[in-house]
Amino acid sequence: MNNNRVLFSSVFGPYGIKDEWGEELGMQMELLNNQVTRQQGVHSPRQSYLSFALYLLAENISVPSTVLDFPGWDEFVSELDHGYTHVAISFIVPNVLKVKRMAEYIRLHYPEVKILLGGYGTIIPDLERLVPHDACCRGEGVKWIRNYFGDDPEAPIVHPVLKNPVYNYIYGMPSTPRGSVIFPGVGCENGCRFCITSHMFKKEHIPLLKGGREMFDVCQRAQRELGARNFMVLDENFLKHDKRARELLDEMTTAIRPYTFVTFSSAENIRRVGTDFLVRAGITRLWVGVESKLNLHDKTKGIDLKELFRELRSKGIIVLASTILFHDHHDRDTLKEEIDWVIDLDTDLVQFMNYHPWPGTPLYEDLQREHRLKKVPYRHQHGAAELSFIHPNFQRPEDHENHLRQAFRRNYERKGPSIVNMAKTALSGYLQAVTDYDQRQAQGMTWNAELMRYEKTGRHDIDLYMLERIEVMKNEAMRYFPSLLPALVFGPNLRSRLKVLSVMRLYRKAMGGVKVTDILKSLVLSASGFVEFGRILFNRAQGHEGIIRQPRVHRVEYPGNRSLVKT
Ligand code: B12
Ligand code: SF4
Repeated sequence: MNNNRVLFSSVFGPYGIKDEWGEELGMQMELLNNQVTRQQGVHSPRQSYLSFALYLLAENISVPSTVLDFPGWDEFVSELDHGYTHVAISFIVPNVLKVKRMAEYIRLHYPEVKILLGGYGTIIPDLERLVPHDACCRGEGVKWIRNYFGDDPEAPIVHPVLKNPVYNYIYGMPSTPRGSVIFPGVGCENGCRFCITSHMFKKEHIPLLKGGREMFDVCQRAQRELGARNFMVLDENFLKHDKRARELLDEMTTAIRPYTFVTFSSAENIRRVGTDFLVRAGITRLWVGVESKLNLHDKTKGIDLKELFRELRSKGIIVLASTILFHDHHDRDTLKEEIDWVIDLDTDLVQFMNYHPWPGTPLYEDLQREHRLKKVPYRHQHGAAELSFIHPNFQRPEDHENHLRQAFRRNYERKGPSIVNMAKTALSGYLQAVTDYDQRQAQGMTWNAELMRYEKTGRHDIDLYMLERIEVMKNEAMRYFPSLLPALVFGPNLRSRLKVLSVMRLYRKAMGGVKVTDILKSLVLSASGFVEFGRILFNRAQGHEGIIRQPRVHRVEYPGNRSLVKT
């Protein structure tokens, strides 16, 4: 297999545009604007992320390869001319028509090239019939592809250093992304009934990095190569394995490197590790699945979510609660109650998503047994439109789309722009951290890494690591400040404007006035907000929900890691 050369590709763009191969609604290549701050118009932060699996795979085989992320169709076609033996494509279910077009083109023009498929799209039951291919990875990819090319599957995994996000706009103003991303593992043991990220990996958590020490190494490399200090941690239930999180904290403490992290966790694990640990470990944003007020899942049973979120936010941890619409028990009234319940949990951000039976989940199997699965084309299966199953109380597809849209709208009208909530949480957290630090000093309390809490030891040592972290928290809080003026100007209603004014007052009091540079930044953001607002109106007049941004094509060549060749 010595002459092998692999092209790793994502599906082709543009994304979030309705055409022969893709949809608009729900299919933008963005997280916040598409699934979280939807309906918040000009206030919605805009970010896009690389297709991480491609880089991970390319870094971990002996075969030379190229990653082509976000190609346009023409870019994909001309890349094929570079003489590859294999084209490996990562895709998700709603992009199946795109991968079909790519695979059919390869078969027609390069019949000798092998097509490899991987990613969440491989759960499609009739994939063999739909997309021509030679091999398909349904699960963890590094081991799979190493086995495929005859490399050592057990060799340690090299984690790529990647810029994250790939773009960043707030009120229409671009800024240079300075973060990175870590994916310590895939899958989750909890096995919630609907969850494809758990069932795709057979209810297992498969580590890609051994532990916290290895995570810290990735952080340090990313800091050296990109100047990154904040990281998105893609691990479905990061806090479940607290040995790993503790190790990471130990490393940061020893090196006095207060990195910050945005991650996912179930409520039970947040309760278990405790808020003091989270603050110390630099968790600045948590994505928590609350799913339903009926507490249908073990992970939220017996937990006072409102109280938990209040505590997290008071310590500066921005909370994103995600919830599912169209459970079987929902009718018009209970759906509305559910939406209000989530909004009243008073988190900074809320994600609403329509219930979706992904093949391979118990939910899918139950609905299949009950003959309730509907034949909705795969391209529409993205969780933002028509349900793929027969719901007892909602039969009309337009209701599925409209209730979801209205849920986002209601959250926006009642809670105002999420960016203001985030600013308030970041600032309150910084102030609380200062108070807590002083109190601990006065009471002689120190951190016990084993017990994961502060305890009275009578020692009054300076906690240098925590002082550095508090400085990071202050800077983070100040980063939000310039957004407040445009949030005030473009606020949806009086309630939202009053909220902005109160947060502005809090800033003034906390920081003892505001610097001229921050005022200037606020004015610049307000001006760019005006332009963005105009562009949104223009796009709406053309029938879109807002501006649909596209990530630029990203191409990286990899020489292949020869040390992986089996001897
Ligand atoms: C990051 C992410 C995004 C990013 C996408 C960035 C990008 N450039 O593609 C954003 C935020 C833009 C996004 C958007 C959407 N997403 Co998304 N996203 C994720 C998320 C959180 C992480 C994926 C990831 O990178 N993980 C880290 C990598 C290392 O793991 P991995 O992708 O699983 O890859 C491993 C294996 O799967 C395998 N593998 C993967 N690809 C390949 C390819 C080959 C050749 C091989 C051999 C192996 C292989 O090897 C890897 C290592 O083991 C997952 C949920 C999750 N936690 O996994 C959802 C997820 C993938 N998204 C999903 C969905 C539905 C969407 C949206 C439709 C949501 C929506 N309604 O708005 C849109 C669609 C956007 C579009 N136009 O395509 C679903 C897919 C479900 C499905 N069965 O298809 C998921 C699983 C979330 C969920 N639970 O529903 N998403
Ligand atoms: S805890 Fe979250 S990631 Fe784990 S199975 Fe449940 S929904 Fe999925």
